[in-house]
Amino acid sequence: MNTTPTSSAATFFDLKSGLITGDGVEESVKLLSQLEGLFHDEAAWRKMDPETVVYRVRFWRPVPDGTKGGLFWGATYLEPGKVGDEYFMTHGHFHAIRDRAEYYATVSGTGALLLMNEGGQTWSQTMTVGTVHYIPGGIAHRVVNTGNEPLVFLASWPSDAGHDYASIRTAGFGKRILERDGMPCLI
Ligand code: PAN
Ligand code: ZN
Repeated sequence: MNTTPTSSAATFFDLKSGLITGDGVEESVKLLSQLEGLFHDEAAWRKMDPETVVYRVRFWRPVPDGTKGGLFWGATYLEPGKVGDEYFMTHGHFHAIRDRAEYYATVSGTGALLLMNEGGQTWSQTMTVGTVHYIPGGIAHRVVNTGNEPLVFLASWPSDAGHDYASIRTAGFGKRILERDGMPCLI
């Protein structure tokens, strides 16, 4: 397959804010309404403004989606907040092509990276400024913002990885990060 970038221009990211800019940079926004069924306290979720922005992703796809052998990269800006006692988090996914791995690196904020294998076994890694996380193939990944400021992280993943969100919608993760006595706990 053709892995030649469609543009020779570089993209940029701001070291402090993690903001990615440049030609061809795309942005997607995830609202609370789009995260239906993911938070355990559904009553609390219903009481909140469905238009609340939970996170944005800015990403660069220098080769077409699905290209074998290429790489994408992007940054996620995850807002602080809670639904009941559960911190704001990304949807989470397996890669559609299961063996595709990924890197995450934290730019600012604090949180947790939830990881889960296909058997549902779930564990977490702490995210703070400068932490780099290798997500092996076959592992679902979700980020939880346990702090009071936006959690910003960079990611790079294979251009043919794809995203399987359906498995998470039906089965969820094996554990959640909830607030207990003012502290985040893996439960
Ligand atoms: C990331 C994620 C991003 C948003 O770029 O796509 O953090 O999370 P969800 O995709 O789970 O909504 C990544 O893991 N790409 O593969
Ligand atoms: Zn991913």
